[in-house]
Amino acid sequence: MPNPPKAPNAGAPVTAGAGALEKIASGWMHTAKFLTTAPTLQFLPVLELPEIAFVGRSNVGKSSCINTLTQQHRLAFASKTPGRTQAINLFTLGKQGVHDAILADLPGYGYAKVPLADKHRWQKVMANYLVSRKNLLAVVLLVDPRHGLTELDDLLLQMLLPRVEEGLKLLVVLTKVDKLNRTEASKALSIMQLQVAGAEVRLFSSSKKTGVHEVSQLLWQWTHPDIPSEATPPLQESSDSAQ
Ligand SMILES: Nc1nc2c(ncn2[C@@H]2O[C@H](COP(=O)(O)OP(=O)(O)OP(=O)(O)O)[C@@H](O)[C@H]2O)c(=O)[nH]1
Ligand SMILES: [Mg+2]
Repeated sequence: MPNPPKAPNAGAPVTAGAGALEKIASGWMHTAKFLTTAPTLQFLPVLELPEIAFVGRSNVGKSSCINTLTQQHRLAFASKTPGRTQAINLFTLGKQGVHDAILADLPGYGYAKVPLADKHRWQKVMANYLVSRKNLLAVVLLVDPRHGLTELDDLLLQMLLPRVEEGLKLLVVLTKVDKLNRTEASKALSIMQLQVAGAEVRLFSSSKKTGVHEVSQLLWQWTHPDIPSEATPPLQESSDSAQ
């Protein structure tokens, strides 16, 4: 399998420090626009641009995370009703004419009330996507730290392992950390770092906007690897941003 694609340099000015990087990453996220929706992998357009997929159990906050990162309330369809996202939804990033990455919002898994046939169908769609999508650069796995990794999260991680070994990037986002106090959040972060050694882990809250800059910057850096490293200062300690 070929290495994940690199983003073309969209020409962002990247010669400044931390504040400028934060602005670049946040401005880049804000350019997100809906591209298309598809019920299965075969209906997705074949794209060269690096793609970042948001996955995780139903209702964990994937669509909200995309909306928060892109600073757009209704880009991805978030809802209290689990199973709201029922297709693979793609969004472009980058200015018109210089798109340089794709965000993919995937349907969640594991919701008990979904009929078994639908459950299996979605697990198959997701497995197909994660194993076969050629332009997949990174996977953002959202996990609710109150529940930790579920059995299906573990299965997904196992499925991803061969691709991670070939260069696929993995970020575990511990979401809804507004529900935890600072000590609980910091403990959840340490545990997850041990459980997914080698992957990145960040704390996040859509309601409190925790971790938005950290996640945006990491995704920007991953999709713009050719930008000199002195322009990309170390990310802040995620645990500092816990509420
Ligand atoms: N407190 C809190 N609630 C959140 C957060 N993120 C999402 N939610 C809530 O969680 C529910 C589910 O959010 P979604 O973003 O639709 O979740 P999803 O993972 O996309 O769900 P599916 O599409 O069904 O897989 C909604 O009621 C959100 O308002 C968060 O950071 N904190
Ligand atoms: Mg959703």
